[in-house]
Amino acid sequence: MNPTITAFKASPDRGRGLARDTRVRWALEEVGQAYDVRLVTFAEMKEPAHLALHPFGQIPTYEEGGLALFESGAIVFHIAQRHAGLLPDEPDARARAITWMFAALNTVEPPILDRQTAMFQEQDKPWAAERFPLVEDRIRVRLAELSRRLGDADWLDGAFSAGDLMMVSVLLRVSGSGLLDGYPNLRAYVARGEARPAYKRAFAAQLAVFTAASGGG
Ligand code: GTB
Repeated sequence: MNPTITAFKASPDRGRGLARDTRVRWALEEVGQAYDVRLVTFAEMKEPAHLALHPFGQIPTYEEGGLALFESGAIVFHIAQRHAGLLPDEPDARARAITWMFAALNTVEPPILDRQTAMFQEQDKPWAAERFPLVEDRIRVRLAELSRRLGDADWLDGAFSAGDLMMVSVLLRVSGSGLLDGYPNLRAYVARGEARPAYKRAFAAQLAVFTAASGGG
């Protein structure tokens, strides 16, 4: 039986692939695992049935037989553990790829999330204009460090891994902001991720939800 994931019935990003079901879809596509999707409204995410799956009332979730998971990082890690293709077999290389997953989620994504908060929840505050450049500076620090480490390499540690899948997913959240402009190698890195057939299938699948809901087909 296919695993089932949850995604927004109406994603606020209008199909730009920025909600976190995209990274789970991408991982499933990379390993060739078919999946089903249950679309949920914002109201349904806060109802008991969904809260039993996700204590914080969010998407994505992942159900497979008797197993129910939440947190996109844990879900991608589970998929990568269960299937070949997203983590190297060699133990040290595998540990390094997992380290990059954590780095994406714990070190690079937080300042990017802070920018979202500043843009969408704090703009009416009297200190918002003063704070915003500081938030963006904190992102630039991480981008500079990541850019330096990536250098001319295609991927962060040898072959493409779940670490790259997670890092590209995180960087995509600022790809329209201009923040990547100072880092051509990061722009190229993100483009390499987006060019992967598995990413394209994942992106198309989440876009189809928006297109269908807006009467486009
Ligand atoms: N740490 C969790 C994970 O990695 O799975 C975070 C999950 C999360 O933030 N889920 C969001 C959610 O369900 C959707 S992805 N929010 C509803 C709620 O909390 O009530 C975050 C997201 C939302 C919208 C956009 N967008 O419109 O661009 C981008 C990303």
